[in-house]
Amino acid sequence: MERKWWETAVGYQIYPRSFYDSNNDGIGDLQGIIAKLPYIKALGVDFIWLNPIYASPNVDNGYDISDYQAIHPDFGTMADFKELLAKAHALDLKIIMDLVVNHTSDQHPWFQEALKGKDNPYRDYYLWADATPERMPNDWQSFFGGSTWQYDEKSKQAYFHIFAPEQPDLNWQNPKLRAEIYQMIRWWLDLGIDGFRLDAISHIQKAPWDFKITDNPWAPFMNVAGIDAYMQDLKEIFAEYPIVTVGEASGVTSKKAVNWTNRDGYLDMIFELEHQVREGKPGHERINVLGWKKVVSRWQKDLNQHGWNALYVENHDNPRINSILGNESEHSAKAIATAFMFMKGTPFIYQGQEIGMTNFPFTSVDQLDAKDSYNHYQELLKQGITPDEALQQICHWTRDHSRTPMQWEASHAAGFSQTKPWLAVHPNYQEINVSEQEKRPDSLLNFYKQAIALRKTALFVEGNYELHLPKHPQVIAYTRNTTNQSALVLVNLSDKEVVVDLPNRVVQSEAKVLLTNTSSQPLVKRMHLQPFAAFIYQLN
Ligand code: TEU
Ligand code: CA
Repeated sequence: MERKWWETAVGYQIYPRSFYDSNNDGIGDLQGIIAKLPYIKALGVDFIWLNPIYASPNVDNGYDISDYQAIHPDFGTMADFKELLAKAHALDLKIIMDLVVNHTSDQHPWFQEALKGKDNPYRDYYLWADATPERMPNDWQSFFGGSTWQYDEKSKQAYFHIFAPEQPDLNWQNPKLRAEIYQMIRWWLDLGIDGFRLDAISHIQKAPWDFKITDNPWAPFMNVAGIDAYMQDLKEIFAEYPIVTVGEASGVTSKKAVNWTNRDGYLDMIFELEHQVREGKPGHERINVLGWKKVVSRWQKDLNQHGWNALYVENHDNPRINSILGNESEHSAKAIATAFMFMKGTPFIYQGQEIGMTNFPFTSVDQLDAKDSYNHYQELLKQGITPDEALQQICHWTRDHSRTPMQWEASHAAGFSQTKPWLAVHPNYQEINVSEQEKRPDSLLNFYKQAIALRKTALFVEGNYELHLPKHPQVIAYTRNTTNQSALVLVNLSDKEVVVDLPNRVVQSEAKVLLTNTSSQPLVKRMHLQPFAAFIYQLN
């Protein structure tokens, strides 16, 4: 089968606000990304996903858009964007943008018009229902805490929002709204961008307002019947361009994902949101290796023949993986990289992951930026949890861990900016930074470069995924197989030495080591694996 460009590609996610500040106002920007293109190219990745850079009041760091076709002045201008696109393309790097069309900002002109009253032509671009300040249309809860409804005194109605009240949900049932969105999408594609990451796309259709919630509080806006018509429209637009599309599609199960991501599916791939299986007391949770293994292996199996996976362990909404699965050492970060990147699919690396950036040691709520964390903190206090405990719980999982500035150097603000950055730099920047790792051959950064190059070879693009030792609680072992090639990925994802007995058919004492974070060991039946030891063996 002919390969699509994105099937052999590796993606790199940039959170522009925290990547590199070119003009020293404390905020990362487009010229900063341009300045770092050679760094990105040297990693060996093929495309960049940019978190939102559009005009926005920044209630949710750019996910509240007030103008889809304007660049936020913090990031630069449209001319800067065009320059970035051209310079990236000249280096053979593609750029995909975040497409946030479940909701807009409440400052978007459409919503400002809609607020004017029930007769306004834009009223129906959003979702309204009769309400009183005491009685909302239903009791659905938003992802960011509190009701999904916000009362509007003027019209005695409430509008619907699944995220912050400043992020009103769009009414996709309105054909005029859809036409405007589709036009905007074409505008960006005609500009020459290489695709989209579709934010919260599985939420664009809502259940009837009288839908009764049973177990899952988000069920009334998770991949609800009727969404297919809109996805079909989007697919037809996307099909006209040689682009890649990645959906953030929670609620689309691995079974359903086949239809979403096969060759005539709506999108090229989706980010599943199930793999972070947590264990432990609130405030001390970690990723459960067995749980993670089960989820990703199910996705591998269900999308093996038809469909395609997006592989990732970090993004801007989650803690640093090396803090919640590893032990914050480079060694464990290498083990995690080996474990996830060689599955079948397109791997995404989140800025800072390649140098092993870690969770921030928050000591007070004032240090937090993410609005959802702050709301959840308030909710915990209301539930009677002590402030210390609430802080511990919130700080453990806040999205801010991944949003601290990129650590470039051991100088002021980690070389991110010459002034005070918008969010505090992690105090470990003197030890963990790009410049130090570039110089050291055995660094995590250099390991990532090796891993990226290796995973673009045919076997790791095409090979089927087969899980071994499925019940082992610490070790992940899988083979990738084509008709004439095979490799074994074997990783101890714990800080304890383990002994495993491998199935006979993968044991080959002469097998060549393709990648390891430790000294080579022959591949024998009984393997003694040191803490976080990782190997990829080429089998014959
Ligand atoms: O996140 C959305 C998101 O995580 C939900 O859609 C998810 O389905 C839900 O939490 C169920 O687990 C995206 C962005 O990544 C995030 O940064 C934004 O804040 C959010 O959308 C709103 O645009
Ligand atoms: Ca700046």
